[in-house]
Amino acid sequence: MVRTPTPQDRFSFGLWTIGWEARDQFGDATRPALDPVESVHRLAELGAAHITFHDDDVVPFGSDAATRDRILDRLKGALADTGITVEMVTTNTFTHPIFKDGAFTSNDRRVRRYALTKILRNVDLAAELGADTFVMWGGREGAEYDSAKDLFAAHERYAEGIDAVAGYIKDKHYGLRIAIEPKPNEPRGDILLPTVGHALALIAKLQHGDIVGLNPETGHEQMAGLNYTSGLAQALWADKLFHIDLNGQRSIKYDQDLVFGHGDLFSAFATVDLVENGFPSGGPQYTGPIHFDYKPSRTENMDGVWASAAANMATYLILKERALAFRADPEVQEAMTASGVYELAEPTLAPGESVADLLADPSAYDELDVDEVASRGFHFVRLNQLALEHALGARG
Ligand code: GLT
Ligand code: MN
Ligand code: MN
Repeated sequence: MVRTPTPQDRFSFGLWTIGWEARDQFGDATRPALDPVESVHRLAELGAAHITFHDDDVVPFGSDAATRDRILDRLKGALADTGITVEMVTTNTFTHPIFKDGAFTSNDRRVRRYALTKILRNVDLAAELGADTFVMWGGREGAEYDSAKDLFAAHERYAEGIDAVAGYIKDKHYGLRIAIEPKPNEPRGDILLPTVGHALALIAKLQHGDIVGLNPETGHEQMAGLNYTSGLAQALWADKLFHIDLNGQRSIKYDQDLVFGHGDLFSAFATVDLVENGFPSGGPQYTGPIHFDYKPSRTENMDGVWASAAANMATYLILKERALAFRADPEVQEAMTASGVYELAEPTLAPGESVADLLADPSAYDELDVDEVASRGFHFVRLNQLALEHALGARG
């Protein structure tokens, strides 16, 4: 029996997810446009706590100021009526043809200046609506051809753009942090900042990197054949996990944006285990919204849209229950001890010990019985089987 989500579960959805009309490269829309006000009400009924959106998801591109104000007033009314809050806002710098060669990294400076202005205006909206996080997904920042970009200049312009926005947030004293969302490819042949690690490396060079972190998406890391949970872990270790986009992806192929858990289910279990239980040795833990960035499959009608939204939350709650039981199980704790999981938290050098002390310690090297040490079994398979049995609900 899956329990019903409540706002305490911190579930959040992008308006572009349930609102996707299912138009793809090969076919027309299979569903009608959805009024954001209806989405807010339906998500509230399903037990979600928050919404997120791109500027253009709410206010159509090119709207005049009066239209914008009228639309935003309606949305604010729906938020007030339901208690749903806006936790994250992001900017669409990929749909309009002006962005066909990117936004911050377009070869055309006029486009870069237009994109920066569009983003700064949207920062004002994000702050006005009380969001905590401002996501930047640079989907069009990239190229199909290696000769198309001066890649040194592209990284310079990318950093310049992010720093300009971060500096603006600080000048305005907005309570916002920027979260970069990596993706390896699609819609560009190759996208800049393709993985969590690439984005972390860019952040380290920023002037205002203290308020810039990550918004890793499950499927985007998996499109690159990477382990999503490992990516979350490194971002946490770096104190940079500002936001998450959960969804499902079945192996290295186009971006599927399936329901969370409908891709690599066992990996989804590991993700929930990390988010809910943290690292075995403690350390930083993710406490932000549980945000789903998925697309209801093109085969679904509107009933299927709402069923798939509920499915994300149900899957998360099931995996949460299983992950809590996994870590609480004394047999698992004993298996983790046998596997040396807790040993890794002990520093390799003793307190106050220098590398000179290590080099002078015969027990560390000359006298170590390497064959005896090498004969240790780590029993990771047993531990993994326990994880699997918990994930499948075969253990209490
Ligand atoms: C787009 C993309 C998502 C990003 C959105 C944020 S835009 O829908 O596919 O992964 O999270 O800009
Ligand atoms: Mn995606
Ligand atoms: Mn995403």
